[in-house]
Amino acid sequence: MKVYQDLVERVLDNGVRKQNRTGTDTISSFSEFYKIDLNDGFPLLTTKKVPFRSVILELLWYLRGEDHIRWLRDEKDCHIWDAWADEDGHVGPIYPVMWRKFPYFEETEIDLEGNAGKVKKRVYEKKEFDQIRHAVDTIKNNPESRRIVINAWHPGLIDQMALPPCHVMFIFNVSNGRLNCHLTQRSGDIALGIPFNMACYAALTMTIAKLTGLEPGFFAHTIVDAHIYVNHIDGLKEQLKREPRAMPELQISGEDIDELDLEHFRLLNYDPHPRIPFEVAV
Ligand code: THF
Repeated sequence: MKVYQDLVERVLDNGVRKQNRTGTDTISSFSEFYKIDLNDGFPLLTTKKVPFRSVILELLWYLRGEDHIRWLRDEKDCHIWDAWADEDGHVGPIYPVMWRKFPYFEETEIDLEGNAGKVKKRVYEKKEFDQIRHAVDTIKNNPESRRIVINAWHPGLIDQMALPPCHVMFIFNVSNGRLNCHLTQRSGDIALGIPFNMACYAALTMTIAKLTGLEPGFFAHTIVDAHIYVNHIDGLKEQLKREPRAMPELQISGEDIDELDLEHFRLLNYDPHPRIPFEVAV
């Protein structure tokens, strides 16, 4: 995919070397953007093999709303989140919880019988907000809305998260019967994470388009700190030498966002160059 090759080149050419908490330096470029038309094919890189099964499993795991990785790690044998989990598999209230069970408090007043007669008392009930369900309903019922925002950032809970969310928020937008999605990412690992994130959000957008009777539109992506770990440079230079091939096709079935499984996602005509191993910085 040319947009990815161009992104890698821009970061390598314009990025500056930075130290960071992981101990492996990065070449980092501030505020990168690309946009792809999902009608051109499913954006799974062809210049290296990206493990499609893991990409879809990660998306399905996000949609489960759990604060642990046991389904992903133990049941599905997918280990991309292991490094951030404790032995029990806990990762805290990261994407799955924020997407499906964003915590908030509802304030109500109740009447109490006190010594001096009736008094009013404020009570706070803990609630959970399902941002995905709300987005799907809004896309169906009020597609011109400019408020179809899903937010994973919760300042009060960052301390309980295994890592603060990188893909902080995304916004759906319906134009001309097409469902667009814009993702804002605070920090993006160009070699390892971005190919996953791009395919994950593209699959999510295509799935929600299908469930709401729309055609898929654009996926647009802003990456605020777009970086390449220095131990990934050689692998990415190898990837730049490779000729991108035709994009694969993704077929999606399934009726409800809560009943999706791997078999609802069929990848066709994926013919990538060989895998390039990159080490993940934790
Ligand atoms: N931290 C860092 N440094 N980079 C990231 O990309 C990243 N993520 C998630 C959280 N923190 C991050 C974790 N996502 C792989 C892919 C995605 C990950 C973590 C690891 C990975 O190892 N991929 C390999 C093999 C996958 C497999 O065999 O299934 C690959 O070749 O793609 C970004 O959201």
